[in-house]
Amino acid sequence: MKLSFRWYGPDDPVALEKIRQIPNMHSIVTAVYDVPPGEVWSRESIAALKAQVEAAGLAFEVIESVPVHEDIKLGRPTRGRYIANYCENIRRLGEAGVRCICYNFMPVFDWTRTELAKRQADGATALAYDASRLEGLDPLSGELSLPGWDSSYKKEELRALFEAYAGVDAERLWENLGYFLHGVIPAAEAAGVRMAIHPDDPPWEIFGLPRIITTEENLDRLLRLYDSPSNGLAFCTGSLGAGAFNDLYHMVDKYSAMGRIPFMHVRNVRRYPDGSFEETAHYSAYGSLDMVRILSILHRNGFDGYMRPDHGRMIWGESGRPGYGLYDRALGAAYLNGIWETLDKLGPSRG
Ligand SMILES: [Mn+2]
Repeated sequence: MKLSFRWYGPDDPVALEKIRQIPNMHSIVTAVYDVPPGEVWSRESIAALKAQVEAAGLAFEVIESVPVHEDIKLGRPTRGRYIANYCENIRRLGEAGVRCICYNFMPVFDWTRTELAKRQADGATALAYDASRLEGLDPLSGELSLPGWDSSYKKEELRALFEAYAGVDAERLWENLGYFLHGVIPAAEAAGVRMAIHPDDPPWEIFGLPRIITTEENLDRLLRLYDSPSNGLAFCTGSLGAGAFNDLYHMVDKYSAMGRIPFMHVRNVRRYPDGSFEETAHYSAYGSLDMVRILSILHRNGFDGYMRPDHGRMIWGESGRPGYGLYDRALGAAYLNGIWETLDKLGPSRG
């Protein structure tokens, strides 16, 4: 297990020097942020990022994300250019020593929450998703603001995107994903890079837009689209675990035994019967997921990929990017370390 930590580049209020002080930290998960989605990353920007990360004593081996242009997801005629650009990014990153590239295939919106700072019993705040509130939101009202979502869309652009997706149902999205994978996976294989698709978060349709990276059946289908170790999963426990319909332990066992998980996102989430959920501390008792069981399964299957604490709560008065403060993610990392060291020292587990 190679412990890693997401860093949003030089503008991130969390400094690399602080991340380095988290015990057992191996690598930084980051991206080039000065280029619009779909364009080629300059070699200079990649080299500068690598130099900064390595100067802090950390490895530059994981990118999250190289965004997939909407024209690829929509299957527009212009996708050829964007897929060629994507392959060029894979080649350049592979040359720079990157071994894993995380991406997602969610139409328009990335991870979706209705609240960025829901107060918890201990005074911490966390990201939350209220199912009934989401139903009442109109993304075209111009008043929607969601974390992780590119808020640079203008109202008219968003309307045009929704109209374009009216012709793309789940089956069409699968076709477009297959086309994309056949375009980029050979480039990833040649570059020594493993692509890791992040599940849709939450793992169900929102705003009438199709979402397909959601369940075991669909992850099976994704892996079958291109049978290669370079076609892998960023197995996010909080995303897949937001759906009570997912047997997370069975899934993590199956896909890690297959060697198809190059990247783990590990965090806890508390589910409610109506489909709402909120992010919690990593410690198992605070959420609906059993962290020890998840790590035991990975350990038993010899997991040697990258793992990061995913989102954290805001604690100790910290302010910053919701979900991406230093303190609670560092606590999460320490917790994951503790479980992993215990498994290392106590030997084979019954997970
Ligand atoms: Mn995640």
